[in-house]
Amino acid sequence: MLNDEELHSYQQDGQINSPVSISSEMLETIKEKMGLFFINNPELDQDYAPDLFKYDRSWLDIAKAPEILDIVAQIIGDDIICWGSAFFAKRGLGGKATPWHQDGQYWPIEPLETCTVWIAVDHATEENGCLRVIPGSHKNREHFAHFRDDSDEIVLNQALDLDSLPFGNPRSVILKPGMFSIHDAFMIHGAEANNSGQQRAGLTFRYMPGTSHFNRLKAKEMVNELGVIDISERDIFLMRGFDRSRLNDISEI
Ligand SMILES: O=C(O)CCC(=O)C(=O)O
Repeated sequence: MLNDEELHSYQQDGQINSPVSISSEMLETIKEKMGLFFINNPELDQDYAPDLFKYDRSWLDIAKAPEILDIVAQIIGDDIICWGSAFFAKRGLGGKATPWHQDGQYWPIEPLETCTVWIAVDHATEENGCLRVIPGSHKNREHFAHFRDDSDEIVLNQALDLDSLPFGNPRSVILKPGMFSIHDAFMIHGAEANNSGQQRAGLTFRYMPGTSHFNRLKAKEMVNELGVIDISERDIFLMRGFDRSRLNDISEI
């Protein structure tokens, strides 16, 4: 759980490193499952592999770990829907950068009250391209103008030109294996390419409150308007509480 100071810090910055880690057993499970996942699905891009639940529902056992959900509940409330999962498992050579972006640019969630949990599978350091965040950039809940970049050198394809925005220096999110970071959908972040020779894998889960709607029609529109990947048909899952919006199409666990 976050104490008052930590919660305040999340609200001010739009990002915080969790004060707790997942258990070492769970970390070992993730490592084993991740290894098998990429062996069994060799066509996937390890740098960014979204929608793990499509391949294996047992990833939900990690997404619903109480040490994660208790913190997510402090941020978005007790009705929690997990609507996304992905690996950013950057191997350490020939790596792709993650451009500066705001997650909400890609997502059809209304209202956009959603957060990401980024679990460090390996050490995440400045040398191997840890996440970098712009503290406070989420505060006005405003989307800045992204441009499309389909280059092979980056993961994702919506990017921000940081130099044109009125923000201070980025902060590095340095994590030991098993620690996790939480960030807001409006907070600007990115990561350098990892050419360190040391793998930097992050496992992400995305959560929204039961009062938000995962709008599948909007997801389709975003594919046409922005060229983002189509997430309109993915399964989403209730982790705790209720779908208060009554608009969500939720899959059974
Ligand atoms: O791990 C990365 O390189 C990027 C992660 C990211 O952009 C996210 O989790 O929203």
